[in-house]
Amino acid sequence: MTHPIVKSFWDQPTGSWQYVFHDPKTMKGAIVDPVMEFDPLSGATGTKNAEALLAYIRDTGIELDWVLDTHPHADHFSAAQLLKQKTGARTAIGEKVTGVQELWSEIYNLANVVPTDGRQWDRLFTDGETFMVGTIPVRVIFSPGHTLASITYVAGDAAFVHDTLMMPDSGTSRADFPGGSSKALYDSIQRILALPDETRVFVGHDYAPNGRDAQCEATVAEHKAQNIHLRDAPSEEAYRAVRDARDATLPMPRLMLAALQVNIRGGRLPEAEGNGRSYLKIPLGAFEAR
Ligand SMILES: N[C@@H](CCC(=O)N[C@@H](CS)C(=O)NCC(=O)O)C(=O)O
Ligand SMILES: [Fe+2]
Repeated sequence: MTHPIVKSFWDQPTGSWQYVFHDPKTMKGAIVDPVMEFDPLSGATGTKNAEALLAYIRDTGIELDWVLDTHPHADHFSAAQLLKQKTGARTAIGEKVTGVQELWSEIYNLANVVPTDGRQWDRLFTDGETFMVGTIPVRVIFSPGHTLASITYVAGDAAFVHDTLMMPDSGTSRADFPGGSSKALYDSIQRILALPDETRVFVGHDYAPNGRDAQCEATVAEHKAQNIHLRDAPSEEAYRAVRDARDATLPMPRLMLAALQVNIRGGRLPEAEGNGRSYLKIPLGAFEAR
């Protein structure tokens, strides 16, 4: 089993984990789920996360092949485009992203503005397909549930599972966004837990509960034994009951309505208006307050 070197970067305001993994033999590498900062109070966007990733890549001597997203994020803007512009690396996501584009372009009434054929990325991955980062095979596993387009990247012994599993003490991710499904999420989690026990699982978020430090990595075996939503191998029904009950209590992410219109554009801001400035659109009454 190949063993990529994985470096993690935490974005504190959104609790998001971003990764750079590379093949030490060839120094080829990829970024997973980079964050562009957005402050909803000022409308300012920021590049500090992207700059930190780029500094690490430069200092380590990594030749960047890919900027990968696992799904269109609901809680932050993707920095994929920004990083493509800075590095020339190709962008990619799962092919079902077109379904998320259709869903959200309808919510925003952007159907004739945002193409919904996935052309915003250089590559759309299919289920089970494998690509190489240097000598490391990276297998794509569809893992819907949190969103209908979510995928997991299994790079040698490292799995980037995004918003399926959270750290064992936090359980799993929510499944109540448009296109989400606790049934699909349960099935996706079973596929991830079927990976070899020693697989290093890297999660998409951590909210550093109970004052502990932010964490991002546990093995499949640790999840099976300790994950609070999975440890007694609950039936699908029992899992879904826990998931759906928790989801009913969760407010929408602070940046959801701002983020999806950027992320269905592959991490591009809406096209600038006549004055050279870009504007976001907020649908009123599309979601209920919690
Ligand atoms: N408070 C956060 C919540 C973000 C959130 O809903 N996170 C998703 C992942 S995008 C999740 O699965 N949360 C599960 C949980 O909080 O239990 C925000 O506003 O951004
Ligand atoms: Fe997410």
